[in-house]
Amino acid sequence: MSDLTIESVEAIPFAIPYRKALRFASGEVRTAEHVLLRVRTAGGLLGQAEAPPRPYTYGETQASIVAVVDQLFGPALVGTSALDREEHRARLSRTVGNPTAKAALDMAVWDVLGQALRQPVHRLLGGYADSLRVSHMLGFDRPEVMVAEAQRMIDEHGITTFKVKVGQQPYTLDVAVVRALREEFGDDVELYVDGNRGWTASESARALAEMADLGLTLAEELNPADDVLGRRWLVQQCPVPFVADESATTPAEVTREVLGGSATAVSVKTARTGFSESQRVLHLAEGLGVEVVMGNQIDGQVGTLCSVIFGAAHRSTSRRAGELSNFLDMSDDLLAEPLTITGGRMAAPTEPGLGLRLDEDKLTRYRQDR
Ligand code: MUC
Ligand code: MG
Repeated sequence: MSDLTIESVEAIPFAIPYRKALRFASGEVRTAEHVLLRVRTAGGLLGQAEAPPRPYTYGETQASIVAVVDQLFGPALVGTSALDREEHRARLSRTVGNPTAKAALDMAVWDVLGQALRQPVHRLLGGYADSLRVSHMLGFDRPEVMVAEAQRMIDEHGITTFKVKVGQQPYTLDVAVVRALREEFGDDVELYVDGNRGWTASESARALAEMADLGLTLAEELNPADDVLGRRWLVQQCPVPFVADESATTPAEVTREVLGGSATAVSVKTARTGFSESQRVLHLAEGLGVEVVMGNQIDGQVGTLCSVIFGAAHRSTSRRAGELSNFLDMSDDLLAEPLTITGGRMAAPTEPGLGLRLDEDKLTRYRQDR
């Protein structure tokens, strides 16, 4: 095997506009201002992954990710072996927070390991399924516009599972959107809702009651987990699994939220827990006996590739559709071969490592540091 000593770590900020902004209760994204992380080894391997800052969720920005990688995390990894993943975790965890920066470094290291072993990371992680069913996230808009977007996803990609963003006006707009989708598509689609903490506990309870006939399969972060008793009260009466997303981003938070009665399912996002920590979250959820869903951090194609690699690799994440399609709204991306969704499914790559091939001309066009 080639020399796996990490020689350099590079953080490249880039920006690609969305054709259509994605809006939800805690914020909106108009431009993918992400950071490409590159880990180079002495033996000449290049591992890459993408960090999407989400200031309203994790407090990170594009500039903060570049700074923490340049000043702390890069120097912490240089000189170690790509095989030293536990040591990497120990060194990076001396700094609190910065989850997407840590996650992307972990996945870039896995990219190196897969290339070194000439195996797809998807197989190294577990290799359970070849592909994952796709769920599409519908951002805020007028009901007819959201119905039209769902129709386009069905027609063009065969997607039939939709996560509907709610959390603005509970009994007028939000419930009306879900009802419009159900009336248009009947039982042909699966629908679930994500409030991004926008409702109160009592608004959530009433909205759930008003949607009782709409056949929702999950309810995610309808109100803030910090409303501790209100949240428990809500979760107790929720008729479907109540998903913790931004309230359960680490194994410790998952334990607290689930054992405290504030969640009955967990969103796994490689964008914030990479592969190594996502496996910890996943195994914990399995041990606690709660369901999981592969979430979306409004990832670009590189991040989406990481989500499908992890989601398809494990049995429990393969049971539900993973949120893998919002890159479709970006005006462009960095991959040489765009990801495709056919018949409502996305395939996990079969090439060694993450199977990433970047278009260097596009990176030159979109990078922000030159
Ligand atoms: C989601 O599931 O909430 C929006 C905010 C965020 O942190 O992730 C996205 C999607
Ligand atoms: Mg969410």
